[in-house]
Amino acid sequence: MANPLCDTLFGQHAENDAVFLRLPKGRTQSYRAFLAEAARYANVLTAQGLKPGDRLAVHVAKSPEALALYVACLRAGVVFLPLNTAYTPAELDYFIADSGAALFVCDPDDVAALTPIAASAGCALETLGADGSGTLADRAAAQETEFVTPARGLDDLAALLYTSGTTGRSKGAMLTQQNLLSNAQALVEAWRFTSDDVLLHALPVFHAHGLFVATNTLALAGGALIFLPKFETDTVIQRLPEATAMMGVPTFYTRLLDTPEFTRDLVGHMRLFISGSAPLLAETHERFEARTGHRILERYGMTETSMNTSNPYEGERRAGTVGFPLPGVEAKVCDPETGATLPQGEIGVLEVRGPNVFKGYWQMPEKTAAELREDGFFITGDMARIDADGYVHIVGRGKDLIISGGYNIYPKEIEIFLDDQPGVLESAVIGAPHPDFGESVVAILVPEPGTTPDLAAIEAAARQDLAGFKLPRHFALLDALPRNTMGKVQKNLLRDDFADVFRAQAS
Ligand code: MLC
Ligand code: AMP
Repeated sequence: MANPLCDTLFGQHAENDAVFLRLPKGRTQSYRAFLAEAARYANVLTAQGLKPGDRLAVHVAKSPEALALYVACLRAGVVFLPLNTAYTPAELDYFIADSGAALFVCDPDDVAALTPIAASAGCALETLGADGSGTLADRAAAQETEFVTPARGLDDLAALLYTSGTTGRSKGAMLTQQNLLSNAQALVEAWRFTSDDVLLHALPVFHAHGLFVATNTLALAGGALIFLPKFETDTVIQRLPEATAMMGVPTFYTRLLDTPEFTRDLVGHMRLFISGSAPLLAETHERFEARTGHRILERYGMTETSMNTSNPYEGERRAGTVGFPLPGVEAKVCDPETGATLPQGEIGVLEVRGPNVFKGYWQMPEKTAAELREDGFFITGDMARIDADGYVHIVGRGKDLIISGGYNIYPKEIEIFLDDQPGVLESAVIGAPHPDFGESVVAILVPEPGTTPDLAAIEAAARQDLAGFKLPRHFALLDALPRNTMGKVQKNLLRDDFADVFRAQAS
């Protein structure tokens, strides 16, 4: 096979006239038409001088063309590097420079702000808008729909996805063809996807969930996607009658439950609801079942590994657990200090191994060595327990991480920013329970002696530099941070003290 990942997921559909994308306003796109478009984009990439292994960074709205560009990269062997549309120019600067991207594709509206970044990284800049217009689209329109796929192997890189790091510096997870292919195959099997399926797709396509778990899996099965630009409760309710399955982060499900129109009748025909990227509260699971009669299937994964575990399709979907390791994936619970495997039932750090586990962090051999063992086990940083029936329970995080509406936020990155602000001596950033986002960001500031930091100015500066989802939604001033005898900030105490700030706001 010339290109195992692309040939298996998409090549099989080159002459398939079945609908792949169901778009807004009744428009549809067949597999055949979508792949012709992807071939045009693949020709553009080659014409622009991109070679297999080069990185293409994209910071564009979700659109059929953006998805075609992803598939074009797979075909051309170009490494796809999608970036959260919420990132600010200051944040994008790091990714473009660190990845050494050969081409950066952005929204036409962002050209002025991003030209200096592309220029300083020595990278070409093209545009692609939400409506499918832009310089790259114009070039694609002039290309052929035939593309000669260069040979690529299972060990070659398919994508580079950045995940934030505990030190505040993002790490690029190198994902191979094998990682993505093995996971799509495991998920089609585990979740019984077929060409009869229509998946409601309201997730962004710059993260593993919307891009790989949803898109690759459905493409392998030959099913269709109701491809919505973003999650909007009304539109989702309107389109659910066409769907057989839906994937989402817990916020999607709590928002649906808050809507009276989301009824048992509306979803009586559905086959499957899947949740992941953040913990689904057992209470949400139970409310969902009471309202709809469906038990949400919760699974667990990471950018570095795609999906690791899943509750069973048949058999008990146990609330508050993430189910069993997927076929081909091994999971064990280890002592965080020694790495020794702990007896069944004990709590420790979860380690996983399998064809889904990434190749390492881009140009960070030390970080790779610290998290990916020589025997292939990846240290997830999630605290877990495996019960007597084999269900994995994620009970907490060993890593200092906040997950807000399915987006990861590393406190260190925000603390570095806050510590730099006038009047701030030091800061601590924590997550507190939030009714909509699951968790949200709280910033605790210690003022420099004799000063009062200007919170409005700090918020404005934060909005300038940090993506909106990372912005603290609550600020507090303390005279000093609680520290243990080693001088380490006791975030657990702060989490207890601020546990109710968003609950109080909601009521
Ligand atoms: C948007 N905002 C958020 C936010 N999303 N704030 C906190 N947390 C979030 N997740 C803020 C914006 O900055 C803006 O703030 C305001 O909310 C409105 O923006 P919006 O775009 O209209 O928001 P909304 O539509 O409400 O988005 C919420 C959401 C979205 C839950 C629909 O965040 C989402 O689609 N999340 C999915 C994330 C995801 O795909 N994760 C997968 C990671 S992969 P302001 O102040 O400007 O008004 C992974 C591996 C795995 O984790 O296991 O899957
Ligand atoms: P990301 O780096 O965006 O890939 O996020 C991965 C992290 O999300 C994991 O390490 C977990 O902490 C968390 N996560 C994903 N799915 C679940 C889940 N079902 N339950 C609890 N945490 C989850």
